[in-house]
Amino acid sequence: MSEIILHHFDASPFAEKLRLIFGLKSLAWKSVVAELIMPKPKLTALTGGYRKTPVMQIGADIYCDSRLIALELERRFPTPTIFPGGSKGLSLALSSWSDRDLHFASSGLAIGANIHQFPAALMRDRKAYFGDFMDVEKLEQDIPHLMTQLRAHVDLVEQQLSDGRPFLLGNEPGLVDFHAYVEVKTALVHVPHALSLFARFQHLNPWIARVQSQGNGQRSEITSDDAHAIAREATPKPNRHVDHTDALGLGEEETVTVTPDDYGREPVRGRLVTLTVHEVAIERNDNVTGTVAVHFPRIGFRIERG
Ligand SMILES: N[C@@H](CCC(=O)N[C@@H](CS)C(=O)NCC(=O)O)C(=O)O
Repeated sequence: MSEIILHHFDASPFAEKLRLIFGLKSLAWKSVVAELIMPKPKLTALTGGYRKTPVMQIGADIYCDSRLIALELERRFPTPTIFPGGSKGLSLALSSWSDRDLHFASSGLAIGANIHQFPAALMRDRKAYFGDFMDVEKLEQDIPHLMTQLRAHVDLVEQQLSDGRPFLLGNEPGLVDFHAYVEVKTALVHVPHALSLFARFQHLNPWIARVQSQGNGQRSEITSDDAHAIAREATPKPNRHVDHTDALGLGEEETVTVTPDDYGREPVRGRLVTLTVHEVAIERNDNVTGTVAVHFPRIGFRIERG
């Protein structure tokens, strides 16, 4: 099997979830540090326009969004599982809690608390990125409210741990721990008030240490040009399926665009090759990377004809 390549950057909480999965599953992987602001010619040569990080590449298959990447890693490397105790549905459902409620409290605070250190170009980029989804300029004045949100969310984590269990679902670590941990860590690293906000939580710190001890697997660096060459030399995986009972009524090879439904709404256009309840994949030809299949989750993405 081709090697796993993660296009990411260290500070990304979404990427940290995946690095922890590499740790839990003891996987070796290649790291490409992705561009931080648009335009992102290196990343979009693979994705066809999708701009968010992380993106996982295996050969000529490009997986967008941490929700789908976690699922694909579990499919390819089932043991040890990220869904202990049969918690797959619950763990995936909690992606929305982590990626929206908890992320906006924690990362909103991180941006609000550090807004004066943001380089102008990054500020412009992030304003365009979030659009009307989040008003980046209002975050600083919203710090007290965001602190109440963060405390309430992290209190849920503390409550879950309060019977002395080592991990959120019991004795085994899993995706649910990673969902919560990455946002707690973002707050601890970037929000000056986080330490005192969390001081009252007895079970949080030992749990943080247990999650961190999963590690990040075996990481080695390659360049984006190396990754492009790997894509060019590979062909997308053959198992494809278009669900004809899907409400959108799409057929094989139909041209569609796939777009995130929240922010960073850059459309990706290609020929439909896979459509299931939880995944859509489109194939596209690119001058730099050759023919690639770009995979997205269904939850949080809109598919349109043409
Ligand atoms: N739903 C996406 C969200 C990813 C996301 O928002 N990533 C941030 C970095 S932490 C991002 O891409 N920010 C804009 C950018 O880096 O251009 C996922 O789960 O992967």
